Amino acid sequence: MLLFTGRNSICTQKVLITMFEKNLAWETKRVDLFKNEQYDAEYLKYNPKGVVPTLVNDGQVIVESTLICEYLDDTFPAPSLIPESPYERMQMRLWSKHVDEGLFEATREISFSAMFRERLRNMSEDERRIRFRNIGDPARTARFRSTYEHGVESPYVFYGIAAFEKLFRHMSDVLADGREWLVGNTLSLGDINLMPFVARLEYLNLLDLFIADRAPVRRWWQRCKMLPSYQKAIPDMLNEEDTSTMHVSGTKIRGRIEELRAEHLAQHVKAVHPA
Ligand SMILES: N[C@@H](CCC(=O)N[C@@H](CS)C(=O)NCC(=O)O)C(=O)O
Repeated sequence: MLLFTGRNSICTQKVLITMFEKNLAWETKRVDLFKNEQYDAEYLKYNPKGVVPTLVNDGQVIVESTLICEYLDDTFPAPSLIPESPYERMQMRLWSKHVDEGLFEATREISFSAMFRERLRNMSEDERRIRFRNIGDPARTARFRSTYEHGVESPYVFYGIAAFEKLFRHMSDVLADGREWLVGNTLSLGDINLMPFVARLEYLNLLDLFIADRAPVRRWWQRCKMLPSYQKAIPDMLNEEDTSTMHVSGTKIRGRIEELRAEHLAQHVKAVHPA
């Protein structure tokens, strides 16, 4: 098996946790996203959106990290990471949908406004133009441009804060009955799909803003961090520069993120969930 990966890429991290859980063997090919290698014609044949990860197994190409994780579970069933009952499978997929319907964008825009923005500034005008061109997806270009130009003041960062808030509120409600994992009380792709997103917020020194008063989520998160697969897929793959860049740049926007979160809670959440 061959896995195309990105350095410190949240979508790749989901797949790596799954692969380590299943004790698989694979080869890695690193795609340098800041050299625009994701837009090389050769790579686009594998992944027409120009994103990582991509898995190649027995000549078959599998894209989209959520689908790659499910494919891995179907192909290598032990230990199973997909619950048996149809209802629990549906619940597991609802958690995955959080990621694909807001959380991924949330994490990307918050990460961009905190740190990748600086790296884009160091690119040449031409490299940035190629990056923004983005394979003909105007919505994706608009998001990139917005966080590049406005940083934490981009509306996409505000939407991101709302997406995290929604996730943690939902998690806290579900975990309040004392269960260890989100679905069926066993580790599933529902938990694994969320781990890199929660980890990124923590590395950016922003996680406690959302979960300080959500004890069930904090307990779940401690449990996740104790998994050897988590350790191998995320902390072990990062070097000191990665972790310190995330911490320093996230800390710079922390005050503003806190204010924006308070604004979101005041404007939106209280209307929908009155105390
Ligand atoms: N929905 C896709 C998203 C993949 C994605 O956007 N990956 C990011 C890295 S985490 C990427 O390759 N970004 C490069 C770019 O947007 O230019 C998945 O889950 O696989």
